[in-house]
Amino acid sequence: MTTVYLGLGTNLGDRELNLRRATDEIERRIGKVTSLSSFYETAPWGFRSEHAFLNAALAVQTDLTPGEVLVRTQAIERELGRRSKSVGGVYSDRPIDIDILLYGDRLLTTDTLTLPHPGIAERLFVLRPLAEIAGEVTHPVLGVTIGELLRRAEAATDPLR
Ligand code: PH2
Ligand code: MG
Ligand code: MG
Repeated sequence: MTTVYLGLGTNLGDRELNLRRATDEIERRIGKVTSLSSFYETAPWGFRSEHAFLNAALAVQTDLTPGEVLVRTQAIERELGRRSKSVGGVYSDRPIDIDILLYGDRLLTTDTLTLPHPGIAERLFVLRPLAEIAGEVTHPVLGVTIGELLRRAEAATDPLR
């Protein structure tokens, strides 16, 4: 059994309902959801949009492989109405995005999946919810806790802190 941390993001439709439905489907098809962060209202990062996000993170206990988790999260994304994926790093509005942030301590690089998720350390919209439920968890590549990564990212954003 592995503890997997997933990041959830939505900026279209009933965002709170999207997060709740995604969480329910994760529980039904991936494993027991043992923690769920608060929902954070965040500005679109890396692209222009008039639609603000709700972001969250959760922990799920699973016996599935990383590839199986990816297939199932992508099926849930499609069923909750996701049409377009980012192409060449150009992001777009979406009813739901489910990213695998950490899969235990596993490091993995394939064409479709990189673990840990390469964007964790510079994205406050990931770090804030993740630190709420996994502040003491050590990032398996960077060797510091998620809480420490959040402090560093906040300090980089606001030099007066
Ligand atoms: N996801 C992205 C790109 N930009 N911005 C916010 N605020 N929240 C996200 O979840 C998000 C984003 C790529 O998946
Ligand atoms: Mg994403
Ligand atoms: Mg994604």
